[in-house]
Amino acid sequence: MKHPYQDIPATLARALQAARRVVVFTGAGVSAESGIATFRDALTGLWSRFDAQALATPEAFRSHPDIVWGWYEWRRAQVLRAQPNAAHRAIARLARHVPELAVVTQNVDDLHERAGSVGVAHLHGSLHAPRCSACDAPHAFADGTPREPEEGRRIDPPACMRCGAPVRPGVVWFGESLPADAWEAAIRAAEQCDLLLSIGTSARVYPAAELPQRALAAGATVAQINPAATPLDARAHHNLRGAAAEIMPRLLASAGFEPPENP
Ligand code: BJW
Ligand code: ZN
Repeated sequence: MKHPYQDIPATLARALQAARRVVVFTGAGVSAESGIATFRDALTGLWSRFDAQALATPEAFRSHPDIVWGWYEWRRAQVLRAQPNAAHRAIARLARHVPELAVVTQNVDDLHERAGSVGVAHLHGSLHAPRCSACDAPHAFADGTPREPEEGRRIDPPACMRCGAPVRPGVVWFGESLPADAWEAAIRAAEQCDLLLSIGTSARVYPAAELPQRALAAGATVAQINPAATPLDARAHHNLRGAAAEIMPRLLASAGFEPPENP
């Protein structure tokens, strides 16, 4: 009978067992099996259907706030309907088995938290934390759930309660700086870890894509989990080809952290 973790390299299983500090660095692919679209996958990625410059830049919000706000409300509605998958759950369970686990995500959803991860560093912000475009005051969604917007619907952003300016999505657009606290924590964790797992990211968007490189430069083992090749393949110690929700439970089992699923 095929062991469910026989394709996990023994050297990686041992590295995970021995690691004291682990960084899990995730991208859109970790939420793909929850039904959330990635950005750069050729047929299904958001950027294959939508123009990033017209939606994910400060200039786009200034020119057409209703188009941009409507698009993010459409995406927020999808996230609220989605559930964490086996990869999010395995990452949350991993925290029980390693002395220090840092979860650093580029994702703007809250599926890591809903799976049970705590202290997640959100490098690109959150769909659930809008703020004023002028004074930065946080904005609370009235009822927590968006109107069910259909794709392409224009919705005027709410006005800031403090200064009246339009409220903007709490995400990091192209050309904007990353939140300093999350970025500094992520750099520290990457430079001090024994093992970094880069899961479901195309590793193309900077500065986030520096993190595996910083971990490598500091002597850590780096393993990638992704069905497709990325620019990191040439430098990572391990490239596990496949879906995160399938590989992550097997990776935990391979380190003896949990009984394998469906033996
Ligand atoms: C699976 C799977 C499964 C599928 N299991 N895996 C040259 C030109 C222009 C700009 C630049 C440039 N060089 C550098 C820049 C800067 C720019 C950048 O990096 N651009 C590159 C794209 C070239 N970066 C920035 O602008 C950043 N800020 C910055 O640099 O500030 C400094 C500065 C300040 C002032 C002036 C100038 C500079 C900010 C970047 C913000 C990124 N924002 C977005 C949108 C967030 C909001 C939103 O959600 O709408 O963040 S873009 C998008 O990409 C999103 C993601 O977090 C980010 C990363 O994408 P990710 O997660 O890797 O997704 P994909 O789709 O790319 O990959 C998914 C992967 O999953 C694939 O590999 C699949 O194979 C895999 N997969 N199913 C496991 N089941
Ligand atoms: Zn304001």
